[in-house]
Amino acid sequence: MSVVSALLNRRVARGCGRLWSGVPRPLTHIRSASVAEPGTRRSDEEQLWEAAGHPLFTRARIGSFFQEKAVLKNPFLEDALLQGYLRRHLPQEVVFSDLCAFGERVAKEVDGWGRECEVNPPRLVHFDPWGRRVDHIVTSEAWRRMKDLSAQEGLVAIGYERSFGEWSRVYQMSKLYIYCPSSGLYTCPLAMTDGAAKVIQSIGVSWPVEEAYSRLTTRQPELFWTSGQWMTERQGGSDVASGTETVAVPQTDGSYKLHGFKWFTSATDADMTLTLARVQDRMGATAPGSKGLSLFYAEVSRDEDGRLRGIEVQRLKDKLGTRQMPTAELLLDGLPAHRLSDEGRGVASIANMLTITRIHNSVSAASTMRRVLQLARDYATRRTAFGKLLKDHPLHMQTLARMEVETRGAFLLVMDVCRLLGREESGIATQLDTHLLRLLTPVVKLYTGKQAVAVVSEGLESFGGQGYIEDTGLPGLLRDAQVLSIWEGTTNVLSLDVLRCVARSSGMVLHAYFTHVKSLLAGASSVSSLAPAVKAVDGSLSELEEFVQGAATRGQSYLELAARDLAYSLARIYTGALLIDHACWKGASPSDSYAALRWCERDLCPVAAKQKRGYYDSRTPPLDAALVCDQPTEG
Ligand code: UCC
Repeated sequence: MSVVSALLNRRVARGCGRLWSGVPRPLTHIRSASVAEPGTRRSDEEQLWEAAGHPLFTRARIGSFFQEKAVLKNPFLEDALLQGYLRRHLPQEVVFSDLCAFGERVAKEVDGWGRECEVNPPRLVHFDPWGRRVDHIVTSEAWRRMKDLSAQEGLVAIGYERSFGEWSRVYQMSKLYIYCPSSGLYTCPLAMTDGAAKVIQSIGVSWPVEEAYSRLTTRQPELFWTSGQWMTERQGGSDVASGTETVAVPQTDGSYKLHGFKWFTSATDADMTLTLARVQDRMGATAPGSKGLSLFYAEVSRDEDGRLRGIEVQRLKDKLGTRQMPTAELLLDGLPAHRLSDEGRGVASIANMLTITRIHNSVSAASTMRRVLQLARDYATRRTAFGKLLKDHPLHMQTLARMEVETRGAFLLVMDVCRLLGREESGIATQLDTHLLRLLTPVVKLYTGKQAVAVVSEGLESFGGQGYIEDTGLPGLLRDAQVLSIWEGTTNVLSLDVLRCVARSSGMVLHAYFTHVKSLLAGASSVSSLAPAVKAVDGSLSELEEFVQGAATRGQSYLELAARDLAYSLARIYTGALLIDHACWKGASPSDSYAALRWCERDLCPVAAKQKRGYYDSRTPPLDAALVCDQPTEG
């Protein structure tokens, strides 16, 4: 039938439909999606129906074709790179069977809970029916189940049990990587819980945080606590040193009461928190800046009337994403607390928490990229367009392959930082490892945060219009990804953190970086198939070294202008070296090599390229400012 006659027939059918619309038809003619095979245009039944003079698309019949949905399969079994990485570094049967079983549980059960957290977000009940202030954050049943699951599965505990020595963090983070996109954002409280346990461990597990430590790291759901990290106040979350107004008033028993306003407190239903405040002296005065900040521990508890002790929840935040998780504005009105750090050492003491939450953030970024790819890959085997399945369209597969290269790079970068963390915590880190961990933590967080938004956005597009439909669950992935580059330090703040750690270490972190990348490349020198990639990374590393040497003679403003591009260069070159290294492993697949080659075709050292074009010269900032503030001319 020609297209024109088909259209004509359809018009006729529609016309008949109007005549038909008042007549009830038997429900047996309504077909479900599962009956029609994907891509089938006309079923026998449909043809019979039409032959009998019944029109299509009337009230009781909505057509027989339904698009198949993408199916989430076991995310561990579906992930070749994760399995390859673990076979290489942690080939323990018990780890594989745990991750496999957990992956099954995530796909079959937990993913549904995650969806429930999204559609049933937390709400705040300020008052009880009799008018008493209660400030109850009501969460979904699924959200509470996530807490029990997290304890049972050891999602924090694994990192502290250290059953696999230096690889324990890789194991823990692999599990979180499988879990994250199905967790309903429960990975956020887990990140802060992990960070709080790390801070306590580094300060010393003793009174008053002994019990808290054991609860944060337990596998028993009935004992498990989560922690908050209340750092952000109304003046903003980046410049903590000048933005923190909260004061700590000393009590006669050595404890403190906190008074202040925390503007953005994530997972506010936590059992405890770590937070910063300025200790008041007898005259009520406080020291300004970073040196006035101390670290405090507070439990979130209720008095006999059911009121929160020393806390009022002002409101829940109305956020773009992460809606599954309660984020609140809190008035601290005499919150009982204990000082954990020496006075004035608050930022340095909470830095361990920032390291952990930034690593968790990066795990989430890589994991979300992986998830959207797994779904897109599955969908490509189900959806037919222009006469064939999406997987048979080379252009579509090219797009997914580009996403795959990004995701593999992100995964290896993240896991390498977890490896370094594990080495540090098991006491076997070399100086080089410690320097690398300090340098790469902001780098991995800022780089993967940006990648995640780009990859997830592309991933949604690969579903066509369905990627934009709320109840497919896909748009939530993009909304949640957007926060990854914002909280825990924005891209620019972390780029400046890179500069700061270079300066504080007198360049030792960069020395460690260059040494390690060269050693990774040396291991690949005899693999001819990877030669173009090795050459590209080697060349870019030289450019970077040259930039660094030149930059050392420049002023601070020059370095600050270059900070973001420098951080990107550090990320891309290091990731290239990791992809090459992984492709050289004896168990590597051809796809591992292909991914390495593809990654290394990009501009690996943007800071060198942009320097040549004068991006950081003193004449550039006024031009940037004039461009940004350009006003229409009159006339
Ligand atoms: O709370 C938030 C929302 C929670 C959501 C949690 C989500 C978890 C992820 C979930 C995954 C699903 S958001 C809060 C976000 N705020 C931040 O991340 C802060 C961003 N700003 C910075 O990072 C800044 O660089 C500051 C605040 C650290 C800068 O403060 P200062 O006071 O100017 O810092 P200084 O003077 O540079 O450093 C003070 C001390 C130094 O130690 P000492 O005195 O011994 O030399 C530094 O070496 O702190 C040390 N230090 C660090 N150490 C500072 N930063 C670091 C670091 N990154 N690592 C180690």
